[in-house]
Amino acid sequence: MMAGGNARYVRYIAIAIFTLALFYFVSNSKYDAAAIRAGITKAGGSTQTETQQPPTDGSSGDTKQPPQQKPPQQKPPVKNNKDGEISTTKKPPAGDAKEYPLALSPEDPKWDVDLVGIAPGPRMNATFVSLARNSDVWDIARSIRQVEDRFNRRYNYDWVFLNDKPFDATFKKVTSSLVSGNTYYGEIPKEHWSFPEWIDQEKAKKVREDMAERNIIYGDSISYRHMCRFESGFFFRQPLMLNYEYYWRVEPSIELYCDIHYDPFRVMAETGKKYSFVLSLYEYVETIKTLWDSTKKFMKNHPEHIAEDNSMGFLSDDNGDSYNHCHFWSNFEIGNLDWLRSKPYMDYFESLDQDGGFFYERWGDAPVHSIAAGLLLNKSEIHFFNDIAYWHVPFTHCPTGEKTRLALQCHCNPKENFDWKGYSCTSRFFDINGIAKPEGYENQQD
Ligand SMILES: Nc1nc2c(ncn2[C@@H]2O[C@H](COP(=O)(O)OP(=O)(O)OP(=O)(O)O)[C@@H](O)[C@H]2O)c(=O)[nH]1
Ligand SMILES: *[C@@H]1O[C@H](CO)[C@@H](O)[C@H](O)[C@H]1NC(C)=O
Ligand SMILES: *[C@@H]1O[C@H](CO)[C@@H](O)[C@H](O)[C@H]1NC(C)=O
Ligand SMILES: [Mg+2]
Repeated sequence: MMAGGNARYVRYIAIAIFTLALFYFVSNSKYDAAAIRAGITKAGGSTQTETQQPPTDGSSGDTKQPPQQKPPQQKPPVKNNKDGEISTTKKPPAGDAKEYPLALSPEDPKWDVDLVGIAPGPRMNATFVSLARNSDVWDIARSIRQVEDRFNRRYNYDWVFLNDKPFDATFKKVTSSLVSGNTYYGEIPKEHWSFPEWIDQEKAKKVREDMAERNIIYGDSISYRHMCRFESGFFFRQPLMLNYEYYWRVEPSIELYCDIHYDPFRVMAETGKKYSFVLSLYEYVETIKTLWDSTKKFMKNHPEHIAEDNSMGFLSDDNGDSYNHCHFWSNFEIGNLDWLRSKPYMDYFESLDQDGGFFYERWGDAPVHSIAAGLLLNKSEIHFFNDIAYWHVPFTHCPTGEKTRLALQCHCNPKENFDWKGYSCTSRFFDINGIAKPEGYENQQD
């Protein structure tokens, strides 16, 4: 009887101590959590709403000024990889191109820095750009996470989002929390996302019905056609895009499989590149039946725009008589916006737009950009980024060469690399440019 009572008494004390300890622990850790959360709040909560807005009141209108920079940041100290010093700013430490040379391969000096902290060196006048619907939010979130983890968390470039409808609060909240640079949201004006007045609606409708019957992918879609026309002729002219010289296009649900050690924008700027790609292939003929005829008409009307050292050999097997349907896949692009805004490109786009093939067929922005790059640029202005490993359903670019894949900590399966397969045009790109194909390409031909 006595023993039993004692045991119960001891048990009560043990429970009391445990409860007290638990209470103490929980209240203390709550305190810590609050402190940590305050520390990582992006740019201080007060500036967040500001940075979510475009530089002017709306997305359209005349914005000639560059986007405002975020005010000085209260960020947790970041370890800067230069010599382990602690830096508290988000902007890169001062350092010019000479001090921090581009390290493009493991043999180059300063390649072997740890990929932590903010990358030293200059920044280009550049932004990421994504066209998206509100319903794309989780798919674009996946893409952003990949781009940030493999590259932008060390470079903090801006990101512009464009939509034919207003972006909703969730879209802005989720995307701005993921992007390490400033985010801007633009609404596309109606004139850039509708039928031009010269389009015969009846004729366009018949085409859609016919393509639907023949099961041509997106053949019956009006919005897909607006999208292709917008990406062909308008995204680079949106007020928010006028603030930049270079862009990197990112679509929903893409993957990046390797670390990006160097700044691709800098490669573009310092080597005079205007357009770049990672995947190329043959276009679906049914969607572009008369695109080459329209192109030939343009070439005849504007011989002054055709570059002397162009890439006709990439586009045509008979010196321009017919199109071989090769194009760079435009869901990935890093390019020069000033080139797209130039007279040669604009004359080409306007000539195509007049012919109506965005609606009377289903011309894609990929062949349009590619033909423009192939004819209006010199060969040396188009770049293939072997180092940027990429997937957009259903094709993969996984760098050829084990040495590269290991150095870049890639997680793609080299067997899935599309570059040297029969349906890719990348081999042709190498051939016309007289570039040696990377070691091991023969083993990936099928
Ligand atoms: N705002 C907006 N964006 C669109 C619309 N249609 C397509 N997009 C965007 O335009 C880009 C291309 O569209 P996708 O649907 O990916 O077309 P695709 O790459 O040819 O085909 P998928 O294989 O489906 O990816 C993506 O960034 C889309 O988010 C639209 O109606 N409105
Ligand atoms: C960036 O490029 C745009 C377009 O060329 C230009 O208007 C702007 O002045 C440039 N900004 C800077 C900071 O160089
Ligand atoms: C192409 O190169 C030639 C010289 O080889 C030059 O005269 C011309 O301006 C260049 N064109 C473009 C579009 O860069
Ligand atoms: Mg897509």
